[in-house]
Amino acid sequence: MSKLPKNFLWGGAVAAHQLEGGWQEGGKGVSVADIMTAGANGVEREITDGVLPGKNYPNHDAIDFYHHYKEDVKLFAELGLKCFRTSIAWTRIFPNGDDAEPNEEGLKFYDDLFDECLKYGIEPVITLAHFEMPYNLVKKYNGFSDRKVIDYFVRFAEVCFRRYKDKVKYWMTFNEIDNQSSYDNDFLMATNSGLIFHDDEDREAAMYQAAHYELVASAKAVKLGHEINPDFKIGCMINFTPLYPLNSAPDNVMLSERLMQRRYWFSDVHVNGVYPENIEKYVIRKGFRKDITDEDRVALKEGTVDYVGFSYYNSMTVALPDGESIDGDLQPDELVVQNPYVKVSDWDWPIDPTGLRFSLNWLNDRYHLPLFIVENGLGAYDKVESDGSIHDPYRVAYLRAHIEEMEKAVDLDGVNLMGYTPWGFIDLVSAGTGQMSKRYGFIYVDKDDDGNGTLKRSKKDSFEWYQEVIKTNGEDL
Ligand code: P53
Repeated sequence: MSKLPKNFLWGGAVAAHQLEGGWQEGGKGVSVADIMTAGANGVEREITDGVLPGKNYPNHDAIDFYHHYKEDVKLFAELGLKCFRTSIAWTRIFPNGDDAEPNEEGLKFYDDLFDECLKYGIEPVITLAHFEMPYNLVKKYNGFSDRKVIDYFVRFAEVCFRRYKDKVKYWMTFNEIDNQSSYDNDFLMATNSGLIFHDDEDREAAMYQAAHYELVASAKAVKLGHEINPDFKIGCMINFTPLYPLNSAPDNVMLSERLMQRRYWFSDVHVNGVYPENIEKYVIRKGFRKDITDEDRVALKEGTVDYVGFSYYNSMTVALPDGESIDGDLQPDELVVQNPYVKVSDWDWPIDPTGLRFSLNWLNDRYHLPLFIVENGLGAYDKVESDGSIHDPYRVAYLRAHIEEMEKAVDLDGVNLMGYTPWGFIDLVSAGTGQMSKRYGFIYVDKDDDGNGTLKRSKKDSFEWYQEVIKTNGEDL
């Protein structure tokens, strides 16, 4: 007997900007992803002032899914996917973000893509904004620091909801909206909110205001979506990284709780339609989020989500440095320490399968909504053998261990889980580093970090393994 419900949504997840390429085709505008250069392992991507000559922008061509989607979706069907999570590139629909009319060629592309999926019985699961804000909105309005951008996002959402209302049932508004709790990180601020900092601005203040506008935009979109099609299931999407205390020192336990609050208020607002008390107190004390209206509060209440989508890659561990106070200025990223009990990946990401069970329990206890694991996986270097085969037991080991914990959460802990879509199940451009060589896929794509390669697709050993997992509804791991 399978531990998972019969209609469990086994799938795979990607995002438009990381696989489509065709950055100037079909009338597409420039997005914030198009101005990010390739970094490397341990080397940050550069965010340039527009597209500059002589720089390597890996998202421009990516794996050229824009032209390969038919053969790719055929492979996804062979893999046995029940659902396919991707995003709609905002700039294919509204090239500048503030255009008067949507771009028909862009809308047509997703019609064709969704039809291709549905032909094989693959359910599209769609993120509206996955790190792809039109660059014009960044330049003109400084992204979500301007209230006007709420309307531009809602219009984009509305156009998509109306156009695809009979093809797409599962939606998410903003990908990993809580990443910006790391407000010192340029990449996360640009990809979440379109915020690019030039001098000594108060980043934390800017984040709380921009995130507020995003949450209002999300809530308005959710409300509208439910009006357009009452059968829609519209979720939020958070990067769930449990923050463990390094040890049982009371200050560290309190620190872990405090940093969880500073990270998960985004989903609190999405789910409950109100700010949690601790954040309300904090923003008032600090003078953040000055612009919040009564209409905003009503909008938040009226647009709560149907489910909680989340990515899980790892836990993190935190400790309060000597002499610091829990009520002082806490810069979350500076409080992260190594967890002596877990190993790390080649990119130094901790590997903690139990953390996934912890996450499912925590989210279930806090929100009492269906959950959807929409990203999980291991970025790794793969080696192509002389006969073309790719042996990736490390990938299978990572995923197997996580699926086991997921099944315990459902079977033993009663978590209501909708599905599981491993990240980057076809190799694509890494968001964090811009590398091709940080691979997550069951499907290998022949392309290297300098952009060379035939783009040929081939199956890794893990392809057959995941095929069997889906076929047996997670029994045969
Ligand atoms: P890459 C940071 C921390 C955790 C997840 O990440 C993150 C990021 C941003 O890099 O992003 C999510 O490609 C995101 C995907 C991304 C994936 O995790 O850096 O939703 O777009 O590709 C994996 O290894």
